[in-house]
Amino acid sequence: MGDRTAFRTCPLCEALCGLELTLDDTGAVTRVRGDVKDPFSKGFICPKGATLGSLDGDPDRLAEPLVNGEATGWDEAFEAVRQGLASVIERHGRDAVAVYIGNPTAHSIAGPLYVAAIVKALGTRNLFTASTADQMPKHVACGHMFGDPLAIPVPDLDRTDHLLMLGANPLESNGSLASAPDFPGRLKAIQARGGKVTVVDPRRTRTAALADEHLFIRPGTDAFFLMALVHTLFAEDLVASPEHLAGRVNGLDDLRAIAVDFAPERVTPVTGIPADVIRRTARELAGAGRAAVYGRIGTCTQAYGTLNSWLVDALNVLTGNLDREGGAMFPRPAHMPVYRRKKPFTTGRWRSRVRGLPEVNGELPVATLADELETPGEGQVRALVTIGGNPALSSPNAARLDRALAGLEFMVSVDPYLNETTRHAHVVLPPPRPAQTPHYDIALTGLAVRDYARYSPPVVPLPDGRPSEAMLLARLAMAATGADGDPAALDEVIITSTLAKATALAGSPVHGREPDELRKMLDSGTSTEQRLDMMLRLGPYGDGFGADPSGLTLTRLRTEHPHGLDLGALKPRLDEVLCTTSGRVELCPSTFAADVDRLHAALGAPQNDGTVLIGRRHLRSNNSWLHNVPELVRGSNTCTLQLNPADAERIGVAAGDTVRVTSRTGTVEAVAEPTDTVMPGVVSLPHGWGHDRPGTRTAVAREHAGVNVNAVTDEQEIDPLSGNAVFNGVPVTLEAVSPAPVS
Ligand SMILES: Nc1nc2c(c(=O)[nH]1)N[C@H]1C(S)=C(S)[C@@H](COP(=O)(O)OP(=O)(O)OC[C@H]3O[C@@H](n4cnc5c(=O)[nH]c(N)nc54)[C@H](O)[C@@H]3O)O[C@H]1N2
Ligand SMILES: Nc1nc2c(c(=O)[nH]1)N[C@H]1C(S)=C(S)[C@@H](COP(=O)(O)OP(=O)(O)OC[C@H]3O[C@@H](n4cnc5c(=O)[nH]c(N)nc54)[C@H](O)[C@@H]3O)O[C@H]1N2
Ligand code: SF4
Ligand SMILES: [Mo]
Repeated sequence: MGDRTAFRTCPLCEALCGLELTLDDTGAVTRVRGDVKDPFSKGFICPKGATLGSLDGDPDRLAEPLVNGEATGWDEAFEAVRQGLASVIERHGRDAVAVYIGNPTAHSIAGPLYVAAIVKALGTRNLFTASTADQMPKHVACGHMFGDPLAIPVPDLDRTDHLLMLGANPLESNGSLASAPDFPGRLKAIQARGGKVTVVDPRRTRTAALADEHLFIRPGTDAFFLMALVHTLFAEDLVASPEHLAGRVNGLDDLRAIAVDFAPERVTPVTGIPADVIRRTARELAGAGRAAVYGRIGTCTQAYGTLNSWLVDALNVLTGNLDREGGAMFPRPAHMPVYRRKKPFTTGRWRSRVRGLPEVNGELPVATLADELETPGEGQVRALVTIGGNPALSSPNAARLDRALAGLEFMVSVDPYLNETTRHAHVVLPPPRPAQTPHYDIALTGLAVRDYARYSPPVVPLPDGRPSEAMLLARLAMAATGADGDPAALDEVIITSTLAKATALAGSPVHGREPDELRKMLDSGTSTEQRLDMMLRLGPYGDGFGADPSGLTLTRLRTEHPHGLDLGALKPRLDEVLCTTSGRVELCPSTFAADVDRLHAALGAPQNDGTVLIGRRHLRSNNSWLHNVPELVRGSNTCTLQLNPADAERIGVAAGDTVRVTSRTGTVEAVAEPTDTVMPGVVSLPHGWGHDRPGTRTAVAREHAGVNVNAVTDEQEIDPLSGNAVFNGVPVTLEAVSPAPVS
């Protein structure tokens, strides 16, 4: 036997690149290249994908479960989980167990298919996820505007002629809430066809440098800028009245009335963007044939996150670009049935115990997790389940949360690493290597700029007795109910109930058929694969269990399209998506209109004098957990404090000196990197670093520890409508550390 080649989707970021893996006869991944036959990514790859082999073969990856730090068998580990959870639930009730779900859970097939069962089995209201450190404002905005928090329009990158991009840096991040392999190439293509790309960012990022125009904006003030764009469209009679939206939009007059107060001249002192530039930007947006406004994490993780997310899509509506080719469109993922009607979106069905923060999308803000752990009384959280998350580094005021984790009665983590978070866990359940894991991107194909499906079976078989992450999570769901047994039984229950519902529902492709008959038709693979097969067959491109013999099945996807299946450019589909009570797009939801009061208050008293902190991403990193890959941390330190040369001079530091950054919550010391790519008055530190904690097992990361920016972000500051964390625009003070410590 010699080398062999296998193909799979890269699970690391949202770009969904197809990879070509070379494996040796031991099953080790020896080389990774872009899969040139993937119809979506066409061979594109980034440094993270290219080093997937090192990640896959990382000697620090846990091979066995840990119970109190000791390697054990799976049965013992699950028994410890069953007992640990049962004991807390018995004594303190169901809400005493909290769940935290992290980012990689959205990049797996297992996360989206099994996590809900765990939360349901626990019966807790204390669900927390990385979404409230990320995109929750977008869910709330889309929930109120379109009725469905998952109906997130994406910029139709490949057909637009004008892209206004705020708070996104796809040249480093490879894109987010817009899955587009080779995002940089797609931006260049806009320019090549004569279009324009404008970037709004407090830093001149690599994306801003590539763009035709870059507008520096004072952090946290996008809502004012966006309001002034809306104002200008109305004031200059530039609002489009496209036929395809006629009679389908509510709230135009309300929005016009609100925007009256936000003339460009009034927002200039707050945003730092000249009034004539704002007017020109609005005119260009309205004048471009096909335009899209796209806001990403820089616009979400700030105090006006929901207002920003709303106004981005309000602009897409006002310019006639919503649900139109080249505008902002709704993807149509192959696994998502379109016949199911959803209940209109609402928030606040319950509230957090300590701060009274409203539930959003079934969860509570991670910004209040430490409160729930630390504050004594009825309902205090005593046990925690983490799945693919590292909140001890990633959450706002993570240092406080890290301390609180140490006080838990019981904690279980599903994670391949013993890291800053999982070192607190009594039980760690490691999922297998990426090469041993199947992939279908359930979460991200719903955000892709083309309709696309790809199934990657595991390229290396699992060792005997080792559960897939899917079965691991299913068994965890069972343990949470106090039971044990064959985890595949969970899938059987879900398949039976889904087929029963689908056959009973008028409008479904299998209406009136026998569930048993359909059950027998399912793919012959694992129970996870059977669930995916069911979803694809009930989906918009599916075979409807034979109703459309040429339609999609998992078997067909796997055998006929091993490099992925392109299902075409995005199609207008507002009618399929809309599920507001009114049946129309709500352009000016009353909760958003009420929150504009905060903008009015700030307009009256602009506070522009202090220094504020923002984040940044680097191409060779991914949140907190790729720092154990030697190739990715090699070279110069990227965990530096970027600051404008004028600010460096003011506090008396030069490149390489140490700066102390202090906020309400704490202090970090970081190496100064003066650069005029950052606005004066703004400093930037990346997140995901700080790997110097005791008790972890990530040797390479420890050598490149960096500092944790979330020691200075503030868990008390949130976007009130979504509960989202505020990582950008954090007030800080700077001070030169002298003498500079030798490192
Ligand atoms: N200051 C600041 N803080 C931020 C941000 C910021 O911009 N600035 N960004 C925020 C954003 S957008 C996000 S999404 C969050 C991320 O927050 P988290 O999701 O809490 O953190 P990650 O660093 O992504 O941690 C991922 C964890 O998953 C584990 N893991 C990796 N692969 C797998 C797998 O296949 N299965 C399982 N079960 N686990 C796996 C890793 O070992 C690691 O422990 O951070 C947020 N924090
Ligand atoms: N290489 C790499 N790729 C990643 C990740 C990673 O850590 N590293 N993380 C992944 C995850 S979890 C996510 S959510 C995505 C995020 O993907 P992106 O949203 O593209 O994330 P960033 O690269 O952080 O870009 C955010 C930009 O917002 C700017 N910004 C900060 N404050 C403000 C503000 O107030 N207003 C405006 N207009 N801009 C502001 C920052 O300077 C930064 O350039 O990336 C994903 N991809
Ligand atoms: S861009 Fe994202 S999906 Fe593509 S290879 Fe890099 S990490 Fe993987
Ligand atoms: Mo994220």
